[in-house]
Amino acid sequence: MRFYGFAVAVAMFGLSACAGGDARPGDTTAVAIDTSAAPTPAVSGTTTPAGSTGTMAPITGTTHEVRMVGDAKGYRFEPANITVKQGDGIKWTMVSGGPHNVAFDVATVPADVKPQLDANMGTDKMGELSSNMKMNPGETITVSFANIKAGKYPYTCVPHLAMNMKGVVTVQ
Ligand SMILES: [Cu+2]
Repeated sequence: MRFYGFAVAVAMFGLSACAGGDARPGDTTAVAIDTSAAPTPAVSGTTTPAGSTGTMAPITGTTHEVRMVGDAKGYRFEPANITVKQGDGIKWTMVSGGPHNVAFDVATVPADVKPQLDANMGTDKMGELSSNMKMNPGETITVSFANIKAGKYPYTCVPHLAMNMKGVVTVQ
């Protein structure tokens, strides 16, 4: 009788200790893993878009010039159509009739080009693919076309869009 009672007591103690020991730390660990696991992919997930936001690819070829003009004849880029090689750059110079800017068409630039082109515009921007305004003659906007795949890239001057101030960069 004594033996039996002792054995049951040990067994019950063991069971309850086991049950308590297994369930609680198990749950706590699972929660801890979930919590720490969630921010880790989130961080690397943030890093990937940040990386795909693009790293500026510097100009390795020729830098072409386009003038931004507003006068009695109207508002325009000169030349309005320009063809460059991949790796070339374009320097837009404010000549008259500003403010002017260079804004690529977010809707037509392919998704796989957008991050690189945006990065290649540097930090002198007021929005995605849209440069800051240039008010004074001689101010410039330089964009690299390195790592930009061949294609046609239409752009406009935001303040003079209604006056048809637009151009097309063709990358070969
Ligand atoms: Cu303009």
